[in-house]
Amino acid sequence: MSSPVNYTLTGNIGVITVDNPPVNALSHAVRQGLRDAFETAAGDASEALLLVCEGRTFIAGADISEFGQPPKEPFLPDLCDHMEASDKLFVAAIHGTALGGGFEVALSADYRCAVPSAKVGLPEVKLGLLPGAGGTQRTPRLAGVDASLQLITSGAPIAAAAAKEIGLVDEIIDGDLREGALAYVQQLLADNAPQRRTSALEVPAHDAAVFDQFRGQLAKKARGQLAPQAIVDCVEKAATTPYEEGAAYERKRFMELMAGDQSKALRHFFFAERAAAKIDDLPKDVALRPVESVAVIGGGTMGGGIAMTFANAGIPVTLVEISDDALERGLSIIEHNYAGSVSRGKLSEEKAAACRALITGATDYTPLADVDLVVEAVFEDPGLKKEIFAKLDEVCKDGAILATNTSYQDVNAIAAATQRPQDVLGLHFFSPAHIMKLLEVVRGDKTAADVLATCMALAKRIRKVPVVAGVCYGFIGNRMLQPYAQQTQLLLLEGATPEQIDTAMENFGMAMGPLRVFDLAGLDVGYKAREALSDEEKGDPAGYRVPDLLVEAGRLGQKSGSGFYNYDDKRRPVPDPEVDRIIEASAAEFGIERRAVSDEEIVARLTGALVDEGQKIIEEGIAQRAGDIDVVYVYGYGFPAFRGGPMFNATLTKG
Ligand code: T1G
Ligand code: NAD
Repeated sequence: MSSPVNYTLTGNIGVITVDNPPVNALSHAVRQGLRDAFETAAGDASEALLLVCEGRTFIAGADISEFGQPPKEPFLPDLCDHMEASDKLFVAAIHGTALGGGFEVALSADYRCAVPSAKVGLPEVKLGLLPGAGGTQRTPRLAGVDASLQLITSGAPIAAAAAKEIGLVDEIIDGDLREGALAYVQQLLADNAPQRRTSALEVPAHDAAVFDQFRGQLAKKARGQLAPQAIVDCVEKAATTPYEEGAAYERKRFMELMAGDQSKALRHFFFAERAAAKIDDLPKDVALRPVESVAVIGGGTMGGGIAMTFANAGIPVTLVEISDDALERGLSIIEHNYAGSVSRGKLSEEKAAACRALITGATDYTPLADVDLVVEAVFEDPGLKKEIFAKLDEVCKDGAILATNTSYQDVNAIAAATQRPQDVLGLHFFSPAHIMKLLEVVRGDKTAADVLATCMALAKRIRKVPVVAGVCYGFIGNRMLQPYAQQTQLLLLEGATPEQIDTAMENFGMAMGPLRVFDLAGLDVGYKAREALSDEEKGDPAGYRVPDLLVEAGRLGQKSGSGFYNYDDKRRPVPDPEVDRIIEASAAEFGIERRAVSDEEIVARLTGALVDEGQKIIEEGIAQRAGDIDVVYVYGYGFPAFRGGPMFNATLTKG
């Protein structure tokens, strides 16, 4: 088996090339290859060494798939120290994304050059880890404490130009990287540029208070997460102790996190997210249909965000509404959202204008004759949706994909309203559609393979994370929400308060507790949905009595100023004794004795409800795998990624 690392002497420069597709991860073979290359170079006539990678990117990190297996030498920290100790000038040439252990390898070089499109970063925190090969010790020695804390605790990569500004990259190479880098090394030699061992550099002056500032911010922003706090401790060590001591401390903290549940959960989630994009029974080479124009029917809460999602990806969109007023309303919501993104600095004025210009309005179907994809997002009324699909069947060209954004309805029944059910599927976006990453791709019984494959690929293009779901009431996410909501209501009747339940789930890591979520979505949405169900389908009335009574009392949630909570002028939830009175009366109606309920019981019963329904969903083949359900709940319902999602979390708690 040939090594993924090649060493050639090019004139007086030893060129080390890594070629380990898809992302040049630092597998054992790559580490061994690098070690061997440096051994070879130590004995040859090379005056300097250049590290460059083949393929789409520089080394994108340690090989995550090797984690959890017995570690093999050479270990990355030792390898980085060994490369740094070389007595030959060592330069790293970066393209694509130099991430994690890959960037740590580059930090052990004397100099770093990069193409303008390159990015560098230390995303270990997203895996519940920290840079374990000197990253927390070398980065502050080049970029200072503040920039390093920001870079490592956020895990977000930065562009080459920004990296140069803070001293992490020394030279930007325009044109061919290998040629430009060889010239750069020759220049360094010609200038007698000194070797610059990063570990030997002093950490620049800084305000020692910055460490506690970051600890405070992260305690809020990354509530309950261990890695961000450990990173601050390591960078503080870098600023207060010699390199060797700091590096040993970093290693100790790294190994603790690696053995912990949070990192196991986040590593599971890393691969679950990538696996979710694959459909087991779909041939890999299905030809995709073109999607260069889109129409969205209905410009309400969802339609507007869906239109923006396509426009933001550079795809022209026609937004169809029922009347000029409704269209005006829909377009003004879009304007408002773009203005908000510009004012928050998320989007430039020019980009916002360019995206806005890709959205045109209509109040009839004439412009739809040639579109490649239609997404219907009108009221959640099955009859109306079937009417619209029958009309689309008449108007749209052959080969157009017809999608519905329904939250619950039978996609097969909607498809049957057309003569082309093979071109119909569900594309279930989540509110707000231009922000939420999740896209449930609902596969109808007759949905064609190329329609499915096209929408999976399209999801990546519009920056969504796709998960395939079969047809059932509520698909994956909303179906599991039913028993979750049911248990929430039973816990209220048994003695827990809305505030206690929400606090327990938010301390567990949920982005928002269930009662606050119901108030945000609107209690009337669930009320209307229940009106369309039979008593049998609605299940135990104890599971919806209180929300029904709240709606009938005009308490629709945030939109009416009160629901399970009252909302003050800053939209903050305030407990209301009137709600407790309604809950106590309902408990009495159902003969439920009220008692003290612990936070542990709340978390166990609510996560348990998700897992039990999730299990049924897998058994029925509605979801391909448990990891898909985890992706749905993390990206669609605010389940904490550092617990891996509800299904993975259950494997941790079962022990
Ligand atoms: N290890 C193993 N496999 C990896 C990998 C990695 N580091 N990165 C990507 N892959 C696989 C991925 O599973 C997929 O496989 C394929 O490559 C393409 O990935 C000591 C401990 C680089 C920005 O966290 O962020 O270094 O599904 O679909 O959208 O301090 O992958 O095709 O079979 O994501 O173009 C730190 C992780 C590791 C970077 C490319 N590094 N990777 O994105 O492609 S920890 C990371 C990414 C570490 C040291 C510590 C992205 C990418 P498959 P993809 P992409
Ligand atoms: P909404 O009431 O905010 O908007 C619906 C829009 O459809 C209205 O603007 C209405 O004028 C328009 N409309 C109605 N009939 C029409 C017709 N014949 N032609 C063109 N436009 C028409 O509703 P919403 O919350 O945006 O929900 C839309 C769909 O998306 C529903 O199926 C809903 O279940 C689903 N959904 C909603 C959410 C959410 O959180 N609100 C999330 C995911 C999916």
